[in-house]
Amino acid sequence: MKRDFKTLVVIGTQWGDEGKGKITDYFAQKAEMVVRFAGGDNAGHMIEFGGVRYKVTIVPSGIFNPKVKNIIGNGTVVNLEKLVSELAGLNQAGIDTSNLFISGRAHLILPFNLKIDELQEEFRKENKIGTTKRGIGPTYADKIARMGIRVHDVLQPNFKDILKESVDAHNKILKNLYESDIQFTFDEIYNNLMKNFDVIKNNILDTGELVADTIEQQKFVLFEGAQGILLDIDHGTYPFVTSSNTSANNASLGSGVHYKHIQKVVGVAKAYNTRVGTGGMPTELFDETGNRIRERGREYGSNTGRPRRVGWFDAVAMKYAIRVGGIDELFLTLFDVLDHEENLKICIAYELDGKQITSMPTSDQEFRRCKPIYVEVPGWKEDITKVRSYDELPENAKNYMNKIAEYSGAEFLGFSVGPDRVQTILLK
Ligand code: 2SA
Ligand code: MG
Repeated sequence: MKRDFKTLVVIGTQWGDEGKGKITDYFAQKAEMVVRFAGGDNAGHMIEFGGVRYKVTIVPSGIFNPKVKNIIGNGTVVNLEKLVSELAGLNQAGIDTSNLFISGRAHLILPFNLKIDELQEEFRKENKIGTTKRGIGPTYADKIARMGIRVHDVLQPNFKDILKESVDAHNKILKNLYESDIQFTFDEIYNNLMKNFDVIKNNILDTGELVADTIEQQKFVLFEGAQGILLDIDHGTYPFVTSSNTSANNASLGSGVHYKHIQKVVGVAKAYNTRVGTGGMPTELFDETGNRIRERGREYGSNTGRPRRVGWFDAVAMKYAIRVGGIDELFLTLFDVLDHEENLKICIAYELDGKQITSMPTSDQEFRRCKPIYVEVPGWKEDITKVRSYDELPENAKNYMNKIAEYSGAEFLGFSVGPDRVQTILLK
């Protein structure tokens, strides 16, 4: 690949779980730095090499490369308990985590945020979002309401007062708004927080400065997205979305560098669609084909173990994701999962209330009423997991990939035919 760029954003183009971790890890091998700019431990990034499978949720996927600096940026929300236990797990597996830096501006997920996440879901009768219950939404809500606690607050002399005020406020919210009997005690939250904070306190920095300096030095910086564009708080299928901006536009805001520094955006696209949680998904399959793809693709939430909804590739939604996500090129993943299919369908338009449309409606209510209009292409019915170049792909697999590119309106940079590093293949 001609690498005429020094900054690259890797983001998901669907509803998450596109295999971003693997693609980030692939580019991370040449990177100076990997930056997480949004989300928290709701992400589940799987990386496999040397026959071992690793998972990270809040730690950037660059951690598996000892030379790479890994940044948890200001746009993220961090559960310190989860972070510390994830680091311990990585250390136990022999992975060095000393190259991890956490933004003082990142927001802390606290125990009451987890509880409120759970209660909010309970309160929604018909329209449960199906969150990961990691406290993501309530923590971002606190951030916007200017009642959040940031990592660097813990270092301030008046931190106890700040935390006390926050515990009191959340106890009131729990009691009066959610009519809950649960009340948190300051001492418990404080002691636990300090125990975990102690482990990472030397890794806290103004990470924005570090990222900016690295860019200035013309070194390769990789921005790692979490979830997918269709889960973006502004551009996704609201309200069935996560609470952060998942698109490449947020790579600059969420890491503290100017957007003019973002040079290239790669969108990771699964060869079919999956979704966890509620919300429209016109191509969803409820039949044996759906079950087969779910099993072959191991389509279960990597954090929560929830079975993912499975559907055919939606090129209408992809076209939209490419536009709002600022995507230059696509990376096709989990290609081999479709090896057994006789025929494959690609959604190229929807029928909404009797009319044919070729763009995604802005309302999720309308999106749910969309019926898919498909083109059908023949499957390849052979094992492609050992393919190592585009030329080695069966003709029907090439055709499927080219049709997706044609209907989505973007070119492919590469594809992957399995979880191992050697199964990720560049086209150019
Ligand atoms: P949240 O917890 O507030 O961010 O949930 C809001 C919606 O966003 C979806 N969401 C996800 N969808 C797919 N994968 C995600 N990450 C984990 C994984 C999920 C898991 O990689 O497997 O283990 O279940 C993820 N994170 C958030 C969520 O389903 C809601 O629809
Ligand atoms: Mg995932």
